[in-house]
Amino acid sequence: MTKKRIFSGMQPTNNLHLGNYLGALKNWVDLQKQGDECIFCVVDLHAVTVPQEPDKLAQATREIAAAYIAAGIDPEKAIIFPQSAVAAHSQLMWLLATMSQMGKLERMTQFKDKAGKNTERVGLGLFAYPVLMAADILAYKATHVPVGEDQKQHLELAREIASTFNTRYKVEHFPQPEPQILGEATRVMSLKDGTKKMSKSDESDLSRINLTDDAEKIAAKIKRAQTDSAPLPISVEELKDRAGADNLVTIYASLMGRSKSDVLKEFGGQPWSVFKPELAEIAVRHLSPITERMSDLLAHPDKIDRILKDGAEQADIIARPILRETMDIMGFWRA
Ligand code: AQP
Repeated sequence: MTKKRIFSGMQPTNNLHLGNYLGALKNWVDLQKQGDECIFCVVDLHAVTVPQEPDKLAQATREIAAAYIAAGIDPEKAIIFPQSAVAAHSQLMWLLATMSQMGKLERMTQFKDKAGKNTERVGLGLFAYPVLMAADILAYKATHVPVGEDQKQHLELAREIASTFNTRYKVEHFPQPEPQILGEATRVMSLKDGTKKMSKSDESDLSRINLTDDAEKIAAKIKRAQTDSAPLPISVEELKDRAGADNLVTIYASLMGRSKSDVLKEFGGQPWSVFKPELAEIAVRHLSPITERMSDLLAHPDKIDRILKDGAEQADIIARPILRETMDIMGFWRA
């Protein structure tokens, strides 16, 4: 059996939240433990598809790297690096852009959400975001990509782009990267509105639990989280049409590594005033060691910079020959 190569990334756009953690980062840590080759990128080129403060971007990149390590990614076992430090990402993106269809990019839900009605004035980078994501993955011939549910559509496009390349040049050059959408919390919802995704860019801080929130803040946010007047149901089916309730049960199940039906066996029939403090306690128990480790790491930015620099060198060693091979297949001049 060929070895898996796992690739994924997060944008240094703001503090990471519980959705990023449960939907992606926690699963990365589990995958790393299985001994496969893991490459975790801080996708800063993706971040600038919306304007970023130049004096904050580098620090935000360090913070995301610190969050990876604090959550359990071991830089001795996994490659951690900033996307912008490996030129192959942007170079391969251009090559892949030549075989990506505008019509398909226009149908991407994330683009439609972020562009809103303003598609005429929106930047080309935001439109081409999924092509850069395809390049991120294919630059390493990654076989598996652990992401949250919201990235599934982009992954499908990356698979199509890989096929288009292989078919056009009659080669088996790029593998078909498999999305890995794992665990109970593949789509954590806003604490204020159970029908909206928990997101870094939500204007209200009360909508999300940040990895940097202290115990008091976490408890206060969970206390105010949207539910309804009925107590917790006894079966998962009864969570249908109760988005806020479903979200809190999902978060609890995911943090505890249990199924939702198991959680409802314990709490079914109980009021939210019993469940919410329990949820707050386990959220704090899981997140506070990560927050603490993160702030210890951030007290030594030189160490994080060294990890990122080493990671970029290792990533470049993998990506550069794959890019060259891609260019050779396409017939580009070489000395
Ligand atoms: N709410 C979520 N539930 C489960 N998984 C989620 N992810 C994001 N939000 C949720 C997963 O986290 C990984 C990294 O995401 P990202 O940093 O690339 O940005 P994003 O998906 O755009 O996250 P946000 O919070 O929604 O950021 P903004 O608001 O800036 O766009 C991905 O694997 C993603 O699936």
